[in-house]
Amino acid sequence: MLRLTTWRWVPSFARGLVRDVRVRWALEELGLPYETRLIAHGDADFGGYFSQQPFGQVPVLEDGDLVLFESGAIVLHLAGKGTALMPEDPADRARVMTGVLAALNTVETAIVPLVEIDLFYADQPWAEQRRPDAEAQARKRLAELSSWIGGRDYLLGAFSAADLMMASVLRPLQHSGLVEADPNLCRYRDRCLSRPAFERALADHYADLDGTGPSQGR
Ligand SMILES: N[C@@H](CCC(=O)N[C@@H](CS)C(=O)NCC(=O)O)C(=O)O
Repeated sequence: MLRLTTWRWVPSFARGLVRDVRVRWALEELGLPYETRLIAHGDADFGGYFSQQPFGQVPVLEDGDLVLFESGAIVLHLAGKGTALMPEDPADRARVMTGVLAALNTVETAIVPLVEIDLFYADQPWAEQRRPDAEAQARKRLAELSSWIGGRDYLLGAFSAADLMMASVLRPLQHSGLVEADPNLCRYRDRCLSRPAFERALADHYADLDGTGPSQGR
């Protein structure tokens, strides 16, 4: 059985953006049923959670006795269970892994500073001064990503874990309009996010946060 751990509650700015969504999306693409375990920082046994996630963050995925953290590692682990997110050819698999790491290590890292300024620190005295650099950094990476995508539908031929992760890391930028400013990138993101598996993942994320879940049995 697969069990996904995520937060029971998050502040409004984080709703829809918690990294459990990308894991749920992979589970949905693969048609894998899973349970959710909802936790809170205040839980009495929260200390024990650090033996599963050394940084006290979510998500965690339990696959039988295997306990995984880091959303990228979890998505790659799940992708390896079928061919919906990971091709069979070894060279193509390596390309998909490269795309997943590019999303996390190169694109998300260039986006997070701007997102943090806008969502967490907008009222700090330094935010106004720091924001132009953060926005320039994000814009540069987005332009490079858009060039990489070119006129293709997906990064590496068919939809894969690389697109799932790339579209996921673009989502927190929605407030900024930076993706919308580039029609090619915007079409790519929307093409990925219009997949029914993503819509189910997001609905189940909200259902768990709102207490109308959990999404057991799917
Ligand atoms: N690199 C980690 C980041 C995990 C992460 O930042 N999780 C956030 C929610 S999206 C969290 O739990 N934050 C609470 C905290 O850091 O205490 C991953 O991709 O899984």
